[in-house]
Amino acid sequence: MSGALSRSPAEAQRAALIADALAGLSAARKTLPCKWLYDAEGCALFEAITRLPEYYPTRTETRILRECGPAIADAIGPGAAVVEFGPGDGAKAVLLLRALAAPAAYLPVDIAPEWLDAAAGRVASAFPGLPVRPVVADFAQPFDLAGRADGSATHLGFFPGSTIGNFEPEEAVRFLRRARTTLRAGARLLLGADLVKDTRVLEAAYDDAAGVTAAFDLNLLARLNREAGADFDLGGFRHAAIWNAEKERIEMHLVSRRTQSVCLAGRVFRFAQGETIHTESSHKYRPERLREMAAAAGWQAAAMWTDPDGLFSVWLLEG
Ligand code: AVJ
Repeated sequence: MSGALSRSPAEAQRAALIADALAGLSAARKTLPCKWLYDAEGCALFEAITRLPEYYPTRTETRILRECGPAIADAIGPGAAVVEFGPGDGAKAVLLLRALAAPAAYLPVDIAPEWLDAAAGRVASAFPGLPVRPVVADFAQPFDLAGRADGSATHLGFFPGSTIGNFEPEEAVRFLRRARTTLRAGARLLLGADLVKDTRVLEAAYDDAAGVTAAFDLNLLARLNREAGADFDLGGFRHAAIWNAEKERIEMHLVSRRTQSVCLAGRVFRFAQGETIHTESSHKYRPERLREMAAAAGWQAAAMWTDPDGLFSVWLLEG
């Protein structure tokens, strides 16, 4: 056998990384898809970001889930099967499942089986007896819960962390529409969404004083050196976090400190001084905008919870 079918998952992943890098670095405005930020090193750095004083989203959302847990559970009612998109370490699922009355099952969905194991293990040990059924799928693409679904339970989608903000608006609407189909009739979705706020607060959250976010961003170039044989000089780039007021999003960029050339997969890419690689967009929402996007995807906002400072929001959408 030859070709794509005989490739190991690691080889296929490496080929996809190289293809994305060649396409992104050839564009008039250089870009790299943010999903490649999360190799083992990137996941560890993101974990450190969530504990930074400037990075408010994780701790604020956790606080909302904790403090509004009873109200959220009331709105949802008993017997829901929780389907989490991109469960990370499963910590937020534990908070939600603890609040809910008699959850029927936990179905974490992720493309990376290692991460699924972490979340499934954590939830299974916190809730002995709760059926835990991991689903290996790329939730950014259409997928089916297939045999994992529980015939009688209603599905509650759970998409915390404002990960929805990494999608372009039209991709976010497409994701929301597909989630309705995947979760089936009577579906609901508990969605975490970061809110528009003071530019200085936003820029500090994505460019912290300790330089952890800069290391997270620059790790993408280190990864291309490790896995794609590129020869990026990490000292030749610096991290920048920029508020795009028109698109209401924080953009992470790697800025070339000087004129330079980089080799990757036999191709040479030239950088002017100050030219950037756009590595991530993190959209922030106004409540009316989020309601509009949900409606465009066929959802209705049933409830919204926020923290006392109005930094972050958790939404219950009904299909
Ligand atoms: C996990 C994707 C939601 O956009 O806030 C944190 C990732 N990037 N700091 C975000 C991230 C830079 C984070 N998400």
